[in-house]
Amino acid sequence: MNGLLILLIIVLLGVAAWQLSKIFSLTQIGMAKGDSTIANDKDNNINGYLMFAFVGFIYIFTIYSFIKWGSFVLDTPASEHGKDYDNLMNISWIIIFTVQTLTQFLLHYFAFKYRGKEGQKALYYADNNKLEAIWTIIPVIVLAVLILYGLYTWNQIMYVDEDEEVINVELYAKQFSWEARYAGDDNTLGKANVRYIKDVNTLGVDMSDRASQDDKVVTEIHLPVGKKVHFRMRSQDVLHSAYMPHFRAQMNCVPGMVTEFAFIPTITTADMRNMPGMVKKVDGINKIRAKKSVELAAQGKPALEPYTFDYLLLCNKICGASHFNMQLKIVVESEADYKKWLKEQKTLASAIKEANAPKEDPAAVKETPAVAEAVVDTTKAVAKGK
Ligand SMILES: [Cu+2]
Repeated sequence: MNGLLILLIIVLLGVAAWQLSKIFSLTQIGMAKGDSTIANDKDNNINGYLMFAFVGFIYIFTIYSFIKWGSFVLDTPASEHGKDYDNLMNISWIIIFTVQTLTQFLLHYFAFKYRGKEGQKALYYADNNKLEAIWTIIPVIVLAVLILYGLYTWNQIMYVDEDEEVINVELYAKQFSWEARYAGDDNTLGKANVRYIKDVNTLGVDMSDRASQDDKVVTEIHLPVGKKVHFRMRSQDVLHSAYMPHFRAQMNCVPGMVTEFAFIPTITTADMRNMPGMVKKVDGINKIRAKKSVELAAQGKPALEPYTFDYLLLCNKICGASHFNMQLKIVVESEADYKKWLKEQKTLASAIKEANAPKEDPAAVKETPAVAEAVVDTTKAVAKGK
């Protein structure tokens, strides 16, 4: 380690000496007559036209990007607040593009127009209060309006009426998968803590809490269209981010705390699949997959399945090696279908009971953890209570 540090110091000293010699040679410019390092009119002209060419390149590349990659932008939002969100985004884009187009043009055009000319001296111009005031006040007003509108939209999105009827769902993030928990018949999520994680209780649900008894842990989310869903996010290990792009929803999942986000899904999975934009996108993906399948077949590998669209919950924080693979399917359907699906899901209490049921092997019975007994007891207590 010491040897490496000494080597590093020697290299850095070498770089410093080289830089010093360059500064020295710069101070010598113009000392000798006919020095080729001084820019002449020809050099200035080349630089001037290059400036002009560069702004052309920026414009052409921008237009090219729109044509080439424009279709990758997300289409119609599938949530009620999504329209407001997209509006805010579009207004920001329009302002950014207009200002960028104008200022870049002016910057490069002036660099071209006032390029160096033999015998011409630059004009000394100290300041102009009126100009300074204009280019300070205009951005201040535009930014203030944008920020206020943004804050208003954010508050509208984040507001959850306590009396409103909502579906309570918990999203649990961990390296590298998602799990979800539905609140069950009482619509209240039971308490949870990482310390209670054991066997099938992968979310650390506190099974001594009465509200936990009917909670259901699932590996796929189903949501009824047109009903408000209130998500509560937790993380087991590191920072994750619950990202549902089609619903324009994203919230960090922070270990040790609960974060929230609520929205109303407005388009069912089936309807979204039939939207013209989505049909085109899926066709495009399947063309790529078909091409890839031919290559795979040539190598004697199995072909790729055709892709069908599904809403996804993704992780949007780079949380480790398999971050890219953190996804959970979201199905938006009619309320009747949602209720039917939820009814079919097992409660966590019954899953724990099943997992800890005495087995044929007497040794297994001995190993039955104390938690299982507690669970059975609380279930009984609840049953009596009801
Ligand atoms: Cu993650």
